[in-house]
Amino acid sequence: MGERTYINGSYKNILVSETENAGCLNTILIRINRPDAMNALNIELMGEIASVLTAADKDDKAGCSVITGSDKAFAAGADIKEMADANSAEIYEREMFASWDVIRKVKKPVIAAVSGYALGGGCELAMLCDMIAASESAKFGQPEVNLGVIPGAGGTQRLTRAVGKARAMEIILTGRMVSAYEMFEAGLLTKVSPDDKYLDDAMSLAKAICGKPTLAVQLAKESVLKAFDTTIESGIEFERKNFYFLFSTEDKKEGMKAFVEKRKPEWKQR
Ligand code: DAK
Repeated sequence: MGERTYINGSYKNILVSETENAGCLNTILIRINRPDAMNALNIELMGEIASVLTAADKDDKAGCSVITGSDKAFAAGADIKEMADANSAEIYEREMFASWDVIRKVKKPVIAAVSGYALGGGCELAMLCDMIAASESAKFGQPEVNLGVIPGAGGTQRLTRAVGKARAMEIILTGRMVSAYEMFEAGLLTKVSPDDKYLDDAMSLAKAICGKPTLAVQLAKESVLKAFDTTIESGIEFERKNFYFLFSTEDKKEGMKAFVEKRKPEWKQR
């Protein structure tokens, strides 16, 4: 079992809690908590999220994480005040991407539960997650062009892959805010819920995943993500290797045996 003190750790910019799901793995909830700054993402905050997700990856009791903000703001972008005085060399030396790269490589699923503003880096953080569940009044956007820059944490790539060139180009070049319904229809979101239900719905989604065998979930996530950066041929090859690999797990034996015996599987998580 991994180190579990991360759940009650003291953080400056986030709140971390755990929800026990009866009969299955737990959900780790990370709440971005910088109310005075619309949850703007500073370097320290991103480091805190990265360290919690890394610890959750090693925690045998954790199945899935949810990142949320407040009803008013998931995150209104990277912290503009932190970047305002930096020149090219300084921003390069800060290695602001380190935590983003850690989050990108997390093995267990991460769901973004978005309400209010998800702008700039906030939208990019949501897109870095495996799924986005949003409230009806959530507002997405990549307004960096209004600041004389462009998205810096994957926005031009992930938004384009999710919604297509025509819409991504228009959203990024105008910097306009986009409603949850438009983003849902465009393919960015997994779910849109009433404002008072979005977090519950994201937690239910997380719980459903927590009830599945960890290795199969992780390799399914890895295989889906592979589709974004390879050819169909190598993607299918990659999927096949993971498929073969899962045949040596206890959970494959249990899952198929339980089906044949007409009972619920008892996952061994290995
Ligand atoms: N950064 C810092 N402070 C922010 C902020 C932000 N992104 N967004 C809001 N705040 C602060 C405001 O300055 C204000 O602080 P005080 O003046 O009270 O001290 C407080 O939060 C409340 O905001 P407002 O008074 O503006 O609230 P409103 O309701 O009037 O407006 C708003 C809400 C979200 C429409 C507005 O705050 C806004 O337009 N915010 C900026 C949105 C934006 O431009 N976002 C993109 C930022 S650039 C990278 C990774 C990521 C990025 C870059 C690099 N690397 C890893 C290298 C990403 C870049 C960005 O995201």
